[in-house]
Amino acid sequence: MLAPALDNEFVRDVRAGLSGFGQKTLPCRYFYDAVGSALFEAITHLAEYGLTRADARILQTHAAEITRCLHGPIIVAELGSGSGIKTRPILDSLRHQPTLSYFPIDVSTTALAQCARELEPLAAVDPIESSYLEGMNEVASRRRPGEKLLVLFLGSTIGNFEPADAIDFLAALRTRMCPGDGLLLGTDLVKPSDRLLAAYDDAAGVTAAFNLNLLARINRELHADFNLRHFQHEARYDAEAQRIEMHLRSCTRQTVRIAKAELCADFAVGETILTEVCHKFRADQIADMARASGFHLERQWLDEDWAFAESLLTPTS
Ligand code: AVI
Repeated sequence: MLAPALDNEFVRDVRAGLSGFGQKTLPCRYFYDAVGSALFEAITHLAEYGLTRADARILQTHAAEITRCLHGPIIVAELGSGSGIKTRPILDSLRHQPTLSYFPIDVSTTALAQCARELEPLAAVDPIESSYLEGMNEVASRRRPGEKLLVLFLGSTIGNFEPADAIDFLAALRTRMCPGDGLLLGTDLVKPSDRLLAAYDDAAGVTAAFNLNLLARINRELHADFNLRHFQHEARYDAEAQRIEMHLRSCTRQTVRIAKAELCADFAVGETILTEVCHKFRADQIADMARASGFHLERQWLDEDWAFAESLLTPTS
C-alpha cells in the first residue's frame, strides 16, 4: 500500500499522462513496485541486456584506480543502491581505511535492507530512505570535516532523464558536493540499433512483462480495468535522439476506466503510451554534460564487450 501523499502523486501523474490529446505518457519511476523490481532484476541477467554486466565488470576491474583518484578518507553515497552487489569492489578497495561509511539512498525499503545485508561486513551502512536529492542533503549533514565524498550513480539511470533534466539533476547534485569529492557516473553508450532493440525487447518477453506491469500496477493500486491482452510492448530506437523508447501499444479501440483517478482514457487502434526513454551516449558527450552541470570529466573507463562508460566527474570551483 502506498503512503497517501505518494498515492496522490501517482493519481496526479496518471491523470496528467493519460488524459487529453497528443502522446500519452507514464513516468518510468512507477515501474518499480515489488513485481516490477523483481522483473528488472531478471532483465539484468538477460543475455540481450549487457548493460548491468558491463557496469559491474568496470567496477570489478578498476575499483582501486577509481577510489585512488580521491584524496583523503572517503565516504561513499549511492543513488538508487539496488541490491548493492555491484558496489562491493568499491567498498572493498577502501578496506584499508580505519572507518568507512556507506550511505545507500533509495525509495525502496526492500532494496535498502538487501543492500545493507550485502555490504554490512565491508562498511558501516547507513541507509537513507528518500529521494536522491533529499538523501544527498542528509549525507551532507552527516559528513565529518576532511572526509571526501564519492557519489555513485551507476546503471545508466541518468539515461532515463530527458537531456535537459539530466543536466539540471547533475547540477543539483553538484551543489550538494564539495571540491575534492567525486561523482562516478555510469552511462550506456551508443551501439548498433539491432543490439539495442534486442536489449529492450528480449526473446523471453521479460522486458514486455516489465513494461506491461505498469498497467497491472495501475489496475491494482488505482482500481483501473486495463486488459493487458489489449496492449503490446514495443521498443523503438530513435537514432537521432540516441534513445530507446518503450511504448505500450493499444491493439484495439478501447476505453479504460481508472476509478481512483476519476478518469476514462480513450485509446485509438495503434495509439501508444510512452513509458520510458533510455538515452545512449557517445563518450565525448559525457564531458559536455559534465561541463554543463558544473563538473569536470576527470577519468573515464570503458567496457570492451558492451559499450558502456564509467566516468569520474569532479566539481569545478
Ligand atoms: C534503470 N534503467 C537504467 C534501465 C535502462 O536500461 O534504461 C531500465 C530498463 N528498462 C528496460 N530495461 C531496462
